[in-house]
Amino acid sequence: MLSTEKSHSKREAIGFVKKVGSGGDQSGGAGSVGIGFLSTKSLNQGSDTKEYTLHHHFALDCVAIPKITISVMASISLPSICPSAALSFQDKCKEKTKSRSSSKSVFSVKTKSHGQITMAVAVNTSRFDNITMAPPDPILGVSEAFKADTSEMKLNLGVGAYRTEELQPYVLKVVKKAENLMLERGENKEYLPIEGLAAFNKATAELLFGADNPVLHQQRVATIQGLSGTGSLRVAAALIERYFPGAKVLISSPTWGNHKNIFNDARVPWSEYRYYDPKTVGLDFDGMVADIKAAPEGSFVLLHGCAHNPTGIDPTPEQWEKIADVIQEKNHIPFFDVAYQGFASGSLDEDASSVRMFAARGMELLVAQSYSKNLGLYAERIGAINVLCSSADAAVRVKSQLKRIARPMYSNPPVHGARIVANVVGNPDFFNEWKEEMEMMAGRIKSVRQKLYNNLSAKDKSGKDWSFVLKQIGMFSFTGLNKTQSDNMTDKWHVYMTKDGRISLAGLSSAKCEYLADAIIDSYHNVS
Ligand code: PGU
Repeated sequence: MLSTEKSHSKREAIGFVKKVGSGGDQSGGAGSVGIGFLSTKSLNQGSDTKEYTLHHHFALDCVAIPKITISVMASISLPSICPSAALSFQDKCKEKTKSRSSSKSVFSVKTKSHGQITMAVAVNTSRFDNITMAPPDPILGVSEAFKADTSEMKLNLGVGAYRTEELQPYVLKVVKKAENLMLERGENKEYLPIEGLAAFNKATAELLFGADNPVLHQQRVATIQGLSGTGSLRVAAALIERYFPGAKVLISSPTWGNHKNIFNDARVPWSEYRYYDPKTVGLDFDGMVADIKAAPEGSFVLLHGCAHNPTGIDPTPEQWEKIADVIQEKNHIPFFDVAYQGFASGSLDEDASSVRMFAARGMELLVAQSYSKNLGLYAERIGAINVLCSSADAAVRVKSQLKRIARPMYSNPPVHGARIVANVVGNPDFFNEWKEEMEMMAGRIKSVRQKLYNNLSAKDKSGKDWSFVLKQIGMFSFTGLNKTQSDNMTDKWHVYMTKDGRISLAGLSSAKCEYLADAIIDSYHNVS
């Protein structure tokens, strides 16, 4: 039960209330209690209705609470936030309960007389009580679970982040060199312009389209630096929401787990197109084309420029051409997500060939870029959004609006990663070193892919064809394991992976391939 009694002398700040748990009594006896401070304001000048707001509640155990009297009220309304408290108070005061906003610990008091009452309010409540617990992130949450596992056998194949053969994070040597150079130069920490570092924007558009691409010489590309791939996608989503109201984004099924969140938060409607065929563990090309064709004219088609995440299945060059045909036919706008340029094949040019082919057709398009993987700059949050327009004039206007979107979102982007990219790309020696390191990383992933396949086919006597592992490209392998089988991988084998059956081969060492093959074979055959 609750009780408060205290002489009321001021209209403001009227003391505190307490909730007494078992053992509490009207006189403020000991028990488990919560205390909150109340402040008050008149709702209307001259009116006798006031609004009391509860502040800073906290819990105490076994403390004797002095009685508090609030000397003003004849009637009181309580919110519905804490029904039990409202009831006990009602019982005592025979008052009507009036529901106010259920998210606020606020109640109204009508002052008609100056009699004394004992007031009872539950205060161990929060204005955030209506906020439910968010589920762990399906990708980044896997790393948290991995950290908590004490097994020596544990293996983190959840997040797409490159690891060395010793399963340690890797900072590229060329990145260290660029950072040393930046330190020697004593660069300042002034704000960047809203669009980011000019040298970075030039370098990133050239890497994407090729330095000699006419679209650059014609100044048809609006580029602004973004907060890596995710932030760049989010800015582009905001542009779509603002200037193409109602336009749908078509997303591959399946796709990277964050795509839908990004468009949901930007309030951009989306639907899915078929992409993965579980029967062949390959591309459902006919389904993809049919769904793109069936979408309303002028939709945005989100395409993974290379190394499709999570499937590792990319269209062939001929299939890309057909996809471009149908997109052009339907007047759709291609929207590329390029998070793995150079990481899929080891070649920056080859991995940008899909984007360049669309650009060469004279199509307008959007491209979000990321340097998380190919330069290992995960935490630096460096990437870009590029909008290829049909005229230089349109590109200037689009860029001005991209900046307008970025300004209230994050004001201007961080400088460190942008300087690294600009220095690496701008220095021919560094650029070559980067390409070598990228080849090395892509090569290590290819070699564990091969070794995993060798182990799977040698150890699995069932005759199952595991060759899809070799056909996939990039950081990931989409194993085809379902959620229960993926759970078995984690619970029994301490192999951490996303529940869609994706494993990041970038987190696998040669030494662990055999163990992983055992885990996959067991989960595939013994769990349904
Ligand atoms: N687009 C795709 C297709 C991606 O796979 C990722 C990263 C991004 C964009 C965004 O990466 P940025 O770091 O913002 O540039 N996907 C990884 C990384 C973990 C995550 O989910 O953010 C992954 O494991 O799928």
